Parts: sequence; structure tokens; C-alpha cells
Amino acid sequence: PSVSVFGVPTDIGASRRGASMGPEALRVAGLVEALVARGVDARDVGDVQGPRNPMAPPSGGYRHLDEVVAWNRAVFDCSTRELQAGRLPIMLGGDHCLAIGSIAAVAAHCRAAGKRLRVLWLDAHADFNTSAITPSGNIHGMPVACLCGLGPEALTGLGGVTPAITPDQVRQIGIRSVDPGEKRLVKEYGLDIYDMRYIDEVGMRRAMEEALEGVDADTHLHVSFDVDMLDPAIAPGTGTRVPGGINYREAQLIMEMVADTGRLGSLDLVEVNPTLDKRNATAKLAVDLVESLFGKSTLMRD
Ligand code: DIR
Ligand code: MN
Ligand code: MN
Ligand code: MN
Repeated sequence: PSVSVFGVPTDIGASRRGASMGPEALRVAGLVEALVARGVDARDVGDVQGPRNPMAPPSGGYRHLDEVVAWNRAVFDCSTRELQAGRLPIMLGGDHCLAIGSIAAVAAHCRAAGKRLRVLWLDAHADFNTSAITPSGNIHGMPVACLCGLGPEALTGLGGVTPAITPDQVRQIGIRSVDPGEKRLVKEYGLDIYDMRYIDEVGMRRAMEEALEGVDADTHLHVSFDVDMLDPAIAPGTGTRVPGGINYREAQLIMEMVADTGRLGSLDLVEVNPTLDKRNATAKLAVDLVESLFGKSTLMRD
């Protein structure tokens, strides 16, 4: 498929600055060139725009709600435009609150096209907080809840239909940090979470086979990749590092197994923060993994 890469240079949903520099870090690491070298028709359509970060404290349980809404509307419009053009959008974040806009667009697109949607949420965190239970007020800890209809109407109704998705469409991989109230909520909503313990016990191959079960020719697969899924030893350039993450080989296997389905329809690459990195290592690793996501492998396989 043809790919459109767009940047969303903001850290509006986080409390630490720097994810706003993620799009440039990923470009400098050679993302578009790597796709083109693989024979993918990929183009960089530039950055979407939005308000500056006022660095304000939370109000009513949300930090920067109005600004988060504005950025997500811009993301929704850009993703929708590229999907309608028949292209595969790759969103370069930016923090993870932006997945509300990208996935709302994908969900609307799937509804119109009569396609099934499966969301693979690669993250250290479940991102299922609400204003009532959030420990931080940071909306990058809330996108999955918002997409499932829990949150302010301006975010839950972004794509015109509330909820945009249902929990049974989501599979989460790499999870190892869930807040106390969030733990109860993911249980109540029945989220399918392949946490680090499960991955340790059964291995990544089986976890991914289960997460991809039911993905068929009528399925649009959306991958939302928060780079803090990766172990901080290999991916230090991100704002909320959690020890004990996914290692290099496990990450490669995730990407290769997604590529093997042939159903990847859209991608978020978020939470790259080059101000915390060592020589752009995290963006370079993300590019390496995206190459595998688009079919790069050591050998020809059958
Ligand atoms: C924490 C951290 N669960 C919060 N969340 C995220 O503030 O809600 N960090 N997503 O990346
Ligand atoms: Mn996240
Ligand atoms: Mn995270
Ligand atoms: Mn399961």
C-alpha cells in the first residue's frame, strides 16, 4: 500500500516536555527513506498544526483539555484525508493522547467501508485512565478509555460516533504499569491485556498469535506503538520509562508477525522524546522496527 507519513509536534497530553520533537527525530533517523528503500510508495505530507503547550496544571482532572481536543481534531482530519485517498497513514507523535484522533478516524473509515477493526496497543501502560481516577491529569494516560467512550464528550465523540471502538477490538501488549483505579476499570471493561508476566510465561510468539487471532481479509489492523513498550535499556528516549520492558528480539517478532498478516492499515509512532535520548537511539530503533513491520526479514520465508 501507499504510505503517508505526517508529524504531530506536540507534548500537550503529557507533563514532561519533548515528545513534540518526536516527528523530527524520526525523520532524522530516516523513516521515510527506509520505507522507500523497501519499495514502499511513502511520502511525508508534513506536520499538522495546533496550539502551543501552556504548561498548565490539571483542571477538572484534565491537563490541557481544550488544546488536546484541538490537536486531535487536526489529527482526525489528516488521518481521514489519507485513509480516504486509499493510503496508509503513519502518525509521528507527539504524545499518545493523539491516538484518540488517529483511531477515531480509522474507526469511522472502517464503519464506512464495512471492515472489521483490530487495534494492537503496544505500550508499557494501559492508557485507560479517566478524570476521576487519573494520578496525573495527563490525557496521554487516557486515550483507550476515551476511544471506548469514557471521557469528555469533545474527545469521545470526536469521530461523530460514541464510542469510537469497543474494548473487544483492542489487544494490549507489553503492559507493566497500570494505576490502582485503572486496574479496576480495565477489569470491568474486559480489556485483553498481554502484560509482561503473561509474555514471560507463554512467550511472545504465543501472545502475538492470540492477539492476532481472528484477523482476516476483512480486518483493518491499526498498530498504536508507544515506544515506552520497549525496555528503557534499548529505548531511553521517552518520557515515562518503566523497567522490565520488551527486548529487541521480542519487538522484532511483534513487527514481523504483524507484517505476516498483510493487514496493517495504519500506524501511530508516539512518545519518542529525543531530549531524553542517547544520540537519537530510540528513533533509530523505531525505524528499524518499522522496517520489519513493512516486511523486512532476514530470509525469504514461506
Ligand atoms: C500514567 C502514565 N498511567 C498516567 N501514563 C502514560 O499518568 O496516567 N505514560 N501513558 O506514557
Ligand atoms: Mn501510551
Ligand atoms: Mn506508555
Ligand atoms: Mn485472549
